[in-house]
Amino acid sequence: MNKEIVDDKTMKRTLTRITYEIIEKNKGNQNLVLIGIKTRGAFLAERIKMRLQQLEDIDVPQFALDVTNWRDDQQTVQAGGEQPPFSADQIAGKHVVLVDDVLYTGRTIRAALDAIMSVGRPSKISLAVLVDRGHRELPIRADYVGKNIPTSHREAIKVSMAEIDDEDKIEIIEP
Ligand code: 3GP
Ligand code: 5GP
Ligand code: MG
Repeated sequence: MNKEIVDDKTMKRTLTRITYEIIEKNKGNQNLVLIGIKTRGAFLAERIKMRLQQLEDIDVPQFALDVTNWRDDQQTVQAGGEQPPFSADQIAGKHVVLVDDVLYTGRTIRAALDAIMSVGRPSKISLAVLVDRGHRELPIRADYVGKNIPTSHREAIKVSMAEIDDEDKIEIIEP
């Protein structure tokens, strides 16, 4: 059974609020770089970039990262895994804001951190997620959280985004 917990208007407001929080915590916003984890994290990063442009009139570099090659559940490098799309110069000394849709065990974020560090050395890395569903297996937490949704292991969160799904919404899927 699917239960809608966030509708399209609320999702847009939530992203605007996260953007304001990023602005508040980063006076000047000069050094920011957004890195969204594919697939939906990349679309979220794109939306935060647009809001930063609208609200602060700043053009923040934004990249989409595929973490497949850095996952701890891949014994061999999977065919199709991509290399990071940014260069050492583009992240060195920058404040990277990593963006993902759902934070669960934290293993995806661990993989993303390795991918970024393999390229260069940011001065700081923060994490923004649309949903924190709990059940961490690593000491990782988010700096910006859209919504905390406590789940059981059996449940799943379905994030729909207009860019690839038909609309914006967040649902809990109970098997
Ligand atoms: P995303 O790439 O847009 O985040 O992992 C492929 C898709 O499956 C993800 O889409 C994610 O939304 C969805 N998904 C649902 N549950 C899980 C899960 O437990 N782990 C992972 N890795 N993906 C999940
Ligand atoms: P983690 O590595 O923290 O366990 O999981 C994070 C990644 O897996 C995110 O990129 C997210 O897309 C996906 N994920 C884990 N659990 C869920 C879930 O319940 N719903 C969705 N949509 N994605 C999930
Ligand atoms: Mg994801």
